[in-house]
Formats: sequence, structure tokens, C-alpha cells
Amino acid sequence: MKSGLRGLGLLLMLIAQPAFAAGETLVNGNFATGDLTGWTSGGIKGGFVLLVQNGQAFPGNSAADPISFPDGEKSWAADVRSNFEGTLDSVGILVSDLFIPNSPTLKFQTHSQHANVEAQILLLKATADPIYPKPEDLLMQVAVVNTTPGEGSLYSFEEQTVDLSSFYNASNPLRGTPMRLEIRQRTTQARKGWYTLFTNFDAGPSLPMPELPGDLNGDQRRDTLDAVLALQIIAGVRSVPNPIWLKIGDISPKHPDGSYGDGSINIGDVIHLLRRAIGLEPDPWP
Ligand SMILES: [Ca+2]
Ligand SMILES: [Ca+2]
Repeated sequence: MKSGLRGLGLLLMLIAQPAFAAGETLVNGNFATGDLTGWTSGGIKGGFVLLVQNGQAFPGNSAADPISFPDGEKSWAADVRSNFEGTLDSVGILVSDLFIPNSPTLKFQTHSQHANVEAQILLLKATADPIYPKPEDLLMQVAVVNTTPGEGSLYSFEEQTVDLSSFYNASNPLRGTPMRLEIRQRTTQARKGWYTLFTNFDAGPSLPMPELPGDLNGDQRRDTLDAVLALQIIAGVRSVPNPIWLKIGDISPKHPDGSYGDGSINIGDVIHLLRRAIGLEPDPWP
């Protein structure tokens, strides 16, 4: 009885773990069109992200003397910032869907309102918690430095580049490292909610994320994390947001003709995934 309860506790703990769905691509430069598709905004302690438009007033940017955005008239940028009160531990966060770099270099353009900000680019493993990533889930962390911060039309965005060559596979880009790109920014001056603007992220032409049967979190591995996601779906903690998930997760039963699946994600799929995760089921799989 006692060990049964422990087992149930473990199961509930696994179900409560954060995990993320398979994404598709980094939508290059999409901020410049006013579209956040493929990105999720969030923050710590009230930090947040806005989309702001060239020529339109927003806090810190008067319409009478606006900075020019790189893509000109009516183009957009992401405005990442602490809360308006300028609390030092308030951080704005913007995180991309999963993508595979299709270039040895990540490029983007950015501008900070003031020198007293801390802006960062994080590259995260597919399985990372985007708000509180563990150190082992961090592929890279880069400070974003603006040499000419300020307000008004005298200032302009600066080009930035990040070396992605360790994660880019030149001979077969689809075998590059799946990752999420994250932007973080906070003020380092109390009571000043300075912003940093970002636009035109480019990591090469978008690549489709390979769909590996059973790989529900899209990190290109079939392991216990995927079994946890399947359990969450069965427990109703997580819904199946689109048919792609169902197709990826429905790996059991296997039929005599070599096909597999019964149109649902259930405990049979979890067991099949767990057996694979502990090495009981070699390729070809499922
Ligand atoms: Ca996986
Ligand atoms: Ca099934």
C-alpha cells in the first residue's frame, strides 16, 4: 500500500513537470510585420513584451521625434522591458518556438532606450523551462550590448550577430540542434522601466522540424520526457492542441502489416515509449 502511494506520488510529480510541444520554425524577421506567431511573451515579476510600430508613440518614444525602425514606415519591433515601475528583478521575456538553425550565424537588430539595461539572448535546449531554465538546459547566453543607447530620431538600431556554428550542421542542416531563442531584458536603474527593441531575427531560411514518432516535445529524442507528456494528455492536464501531436504520440499498437496507431494517445503509447526510453526497443521503431 505504502509503495503504491509512493508510485502514485511519482506519477503525479511526473505529470506536473513542465514540458513543451513540438514547434515548427523560427519565423524570421516576423516582428517587422507586427506578427508574434511562433513566439511566446512572458516575464518575471511583471516584466513584459509589447509590439510597437515605427512612427507611433509608445512609452519612451514620442511620436514627434521617433527613432526609425530598420524596416521603415509602419514596421514593428518587440519592446522587451521590466514593469513600468522599473523594479530591478522584473524581467521581460520573449521565447521562440523550437527551430533548427539554418545558418552559422544568428542576426538581429536592436536598440536600447538607455545604457542602464541588461539585455540578453539565451539559446535553450528543447526541453528547457523558458522562465527558469536549469544551467544544463542553456546552450548559450550572450549579452546584447548597445553602443549608442538613447531616445529620439538621432539614434538607430544596431546589427548584432551570434555565432551559432556549434549548433548548425552545414552538410545536413536538419541534423542541427533544435533550440529555442529567448530574449530577456530588465532595467538596472531602480524606478526606470527602460526598454530594448528587437527586430528581424534571422537564423537562415526556416527549416521544418522533423517529426519523429513518439517525440512529443520535439527535441529529436524519444525518452521519458515524451512519456510524461503522453501521461499528461491521458490525465487531461494537457490537451492535444493539434492533429500533429496526435500523429506523433500515437505509436501503439503495432499492426501485423507494420503500421501502428489506433487514433488515440493512451497508456499503450506510454508503455511503448517507456520501453524505448530504457533501451528495450531498438530501431526500426515504433
Ligand atoms: Ca523527445
Ligand atoms: Ca495509440
